[in-house]
Amino acid sequence: MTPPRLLFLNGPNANLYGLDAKGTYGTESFPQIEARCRAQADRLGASLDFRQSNHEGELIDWVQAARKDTDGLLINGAGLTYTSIALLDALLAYEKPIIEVHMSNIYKREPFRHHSFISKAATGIVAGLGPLGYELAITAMVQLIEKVRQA
Ligand code: DHK
Repeated sequence: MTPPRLLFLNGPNANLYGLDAKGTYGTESFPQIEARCRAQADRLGASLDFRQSNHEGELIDWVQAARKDTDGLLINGAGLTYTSIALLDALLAYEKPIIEVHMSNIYKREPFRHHSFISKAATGIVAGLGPLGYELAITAMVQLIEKVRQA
């Protein structure tokens, strides 16, 4: 069986996580979160492509390309979560499991963060668990892919 191929996309400003100790996103830096995800993917025998972009079109290009050579997609769309129908449309065309991830519990925050366009395309959502949520999302994704392969 080939290893599950995961793509984890991160939207605008995610690269700044951990730089503001008093902020919403805690003290773990973005490279540390990536390392945590890589370690978890390794433990589960999955391959992981982990990327971040501040550009909507670049994220959409990556989602489109992923239709061919990945088995599952994880995404923290960051600010684009609430604005980008174009990113939603790309995700709807993906046709494989998608997990939406947020560091914070977006439903506890400002009302403008309470409606995610991405959720319409997501198989499931992990929010509010900080960097641990990234790790849990990878675990869940590997199980979703195994389920698809067994079907
Ligand atoms: C990350 C962001 O950058 C914000 O724009 C979202 C999300 C929340 C998060 O919790 O990971 O509103």
